Order: sequence, then C-alpha cells, then structure tokens
Amino acid sequence: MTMTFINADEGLPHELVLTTQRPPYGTVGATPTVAGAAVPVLVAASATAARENVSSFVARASGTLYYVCSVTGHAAAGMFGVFQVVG
Ligand SMILES: [Cu+2]
Repeated sequence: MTMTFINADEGLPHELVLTTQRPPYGTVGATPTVAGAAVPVLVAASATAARENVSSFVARASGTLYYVCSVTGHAAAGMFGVFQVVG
C-alpha cells in the first residue's frame, strides 16, 4: 500500500503513524507497529506549499489499524482515525 500524507496546515506540524494501539492516546501519541507506515514530522505548510511525504508498507494481516498524529498533544486532542485492512 502506498500512503500519501499531506500537511496543508499553515500553523502546525503534523506526523502520522499506523498502529494497532487503540485509543485513547496520551500526549505523546502512539507507537508505530506497522513497519514502513510512519511519516516523519512534516513542518507547517507555507502560504504557497503543502508538505508531503509518500511511504509504502505491506499490510500482513487483515484487521483494524489506527492512524495517529504523534506530535505532542495532537492525538489526545482527537487527531487520529481508523484504517481497516480487509482481504
Ligand atoms: Cu497533528
């Protein structure tokens, strides 16, 4: 799977990890548990350019993963979602 992560937020940096760790998350976010499915912190976008990272990983089993922003405080504030692997 190829994942494109875009930070279009001009005010804040963001990060993305995929994890099997369920919410709730503390101030430090979550630990990545899927090899290759972590995006380093993308700095805030400029007025003219979003920040982008493309990463690839192999989902080895079906199930529920969570995508989580691990910048301090972001996951605790609700910056996460669910990712279903089927097949
Ligand atoms: Cu964030």
